[in-house]
Amino acid sequence: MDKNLALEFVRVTEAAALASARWMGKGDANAADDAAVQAMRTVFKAVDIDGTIVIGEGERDEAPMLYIGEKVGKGNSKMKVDIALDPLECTNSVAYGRQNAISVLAAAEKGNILHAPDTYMEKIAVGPQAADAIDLCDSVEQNLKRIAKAKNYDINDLTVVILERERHKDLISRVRKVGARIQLILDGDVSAAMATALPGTGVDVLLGIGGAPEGVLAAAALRCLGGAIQGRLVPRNKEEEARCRKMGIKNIKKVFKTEEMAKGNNIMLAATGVTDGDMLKGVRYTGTGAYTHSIVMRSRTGTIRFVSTEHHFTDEPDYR
Ligand code: VTB
Repeated sequence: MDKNLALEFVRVTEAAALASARWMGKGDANAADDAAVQAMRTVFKAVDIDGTIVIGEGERDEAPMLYIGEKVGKGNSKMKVDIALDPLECTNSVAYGRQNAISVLAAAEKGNILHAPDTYMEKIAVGPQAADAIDLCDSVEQNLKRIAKAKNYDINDLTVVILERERHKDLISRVRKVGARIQLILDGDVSAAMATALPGTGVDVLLGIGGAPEGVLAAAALRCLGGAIQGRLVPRNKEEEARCRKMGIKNIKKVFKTEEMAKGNNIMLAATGVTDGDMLKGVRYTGTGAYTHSIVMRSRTGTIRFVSTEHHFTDEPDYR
């Protein structure tokens, strides 16, 4: 995997964003997701990889396309890669015209992406300056104090992103008590985790429980950006616990570190904005095409590219 394949992957996330953004505000989350999935799958066929999806739309019996185990890419390629993807992260944000929806795809050499079950995961994520200051085994208060110190911040100025959910009531009041600022989001903890590691986003920490597959995608991004995430699976019932075990996770209470979720030194990630967010602009259609805004990164070199693309639909019929 010597080439920067992420530059090809961005065409895949762009296509998914272009297709799903058409559904913005139309109240149909499934249609938005289907459009992203189909576009992603079509454009994948042109990418020169022998890819296997390890985090995708679900198991084969529940997802007709981009399911776990599905092969993607041209096949017959020397480049054997594992893929984690979310064709449309924040389907509801698209359906109801809200912020932060992205299409995202990460890749690593075979065996290097944690096969995370589709359960919840408790997470803490930060940018490079605070990468050594987090420990999910410690209290929220201890973590926030250490993060503020590492970033040379007054704790009152620290911004913590939390998903607005009933389950986070206690977490929110504890963060308030320590004095930190809170940004509540309705969806989108993958972009929130990435935002902790990007200058100018105004986001310092992600805390709380979100999806485990989203945790692995965030880990891939933070490997490239130099930040850190720790995650602990939170299965909701015995059935989900059994699923974790089936996927090879023996100790359910284990705290996974960034490099345990996205291993090796060659992780790549591409993401394209579908609706506007702190990090990426959403798709803007024009009379003849559209503009997209993406981020492309690679852990081996640490390169981070923001890609603004002007699409002309007459020349790119697949994107329609
Ligand atoms: C979060 C959020 C995602 O799922 O991971 C969430 O960031 C977790 O599930 O955008 P709940 O909605 O049940 O809290 C999403 O909302 C969708 O994948």
